[in-house]
Amino acid sequence: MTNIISFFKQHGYYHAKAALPLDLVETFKSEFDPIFAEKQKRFYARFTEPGMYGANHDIKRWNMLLPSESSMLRSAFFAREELFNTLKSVFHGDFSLVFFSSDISSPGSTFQTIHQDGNDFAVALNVPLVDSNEVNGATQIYPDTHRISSDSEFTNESNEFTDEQIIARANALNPLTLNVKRGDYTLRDLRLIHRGTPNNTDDHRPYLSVIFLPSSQNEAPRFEVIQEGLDLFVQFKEEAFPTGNIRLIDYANTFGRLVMAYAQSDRVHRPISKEVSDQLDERALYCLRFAKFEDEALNDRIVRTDGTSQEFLKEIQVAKDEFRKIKSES
Ligand SMILES: O=C(O)CCC(=O)C(=O)O
Ligand SMILES: [Fe+2]
Repeated sequence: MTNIISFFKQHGYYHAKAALPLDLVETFKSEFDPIFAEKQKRFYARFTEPGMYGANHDIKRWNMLLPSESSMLRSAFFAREELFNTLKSVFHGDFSLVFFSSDISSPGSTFQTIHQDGNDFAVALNVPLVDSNEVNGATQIYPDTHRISSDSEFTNESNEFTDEQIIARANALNPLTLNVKRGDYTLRDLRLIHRGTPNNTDDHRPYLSVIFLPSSQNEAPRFEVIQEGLDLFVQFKEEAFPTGNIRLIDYANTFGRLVMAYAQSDRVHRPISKEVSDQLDERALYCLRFAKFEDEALNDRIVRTDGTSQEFLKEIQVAKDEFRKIKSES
């Protein structure tokens, strides 16, 4: 086992220093800034009153999916050889790139509640687009807390800590602020306890955030059925936002993530053009195999079955009922 893999398994994270070319990260940043500015504009335009809802994720924090046409995707930084081999090893089987996204901590963000991103094993790859530290909101982690105890072995099993247990574990340990520089990347086990910290500067702190999930079967719902989910997501958003009802807006957004998790790719929402896929190498295409491609030959790598489609249709029905219920309660 290489050092990276054993470090990651033991501590639940890995910090690679000066691993990406600086000019590449600069290109990402100059592409990212206007995309994010547009995103904010579109978001605020959804509300009837300005300032009704501060940001799309937590206090002054944003999540934003990244475009498939960007150099961020084209460069396939997420499938560079060393990184890919690490992922291949820690997943003990197949995995896929499900969310090609970003986390932005804006000026005025505060300490997040200490949390796990999930109970199930998955990996977040973060690429800071600016140097990040205690002043502008670098992420704080509690090393080793992805394992059920300090003397337990690394496994890919789910753990089930309650919110109280998470806080109690964190209180008994020292956090580590992941001070990162442009050109670095970090890998984090999604079970690891962590939190976002305040950004006390006047500038946004953007991290690219790529989420890899295990995929035991190369099966997914049919595109027509996924499209039903995506259409419903749009409908939920259009209904929810003008009301300013936070529960309803959160439900709409959570449903969007459910659609992409079922599809095992957020690229069904943002299909990949042939011009881009022609540039992607085999490792990148493997990571993105659940995406929707303009190049039909690439869509055939995944089996799209009736069983999985039916399961997803049931989820769609449940969501419709739940959305109506939340709406009627307010
Ligand atoms: O952006 C960060 O520093 C961490 C954010 C985070 O952990 C989250 O939103 O789940
Ligand atoms: Fe988190």
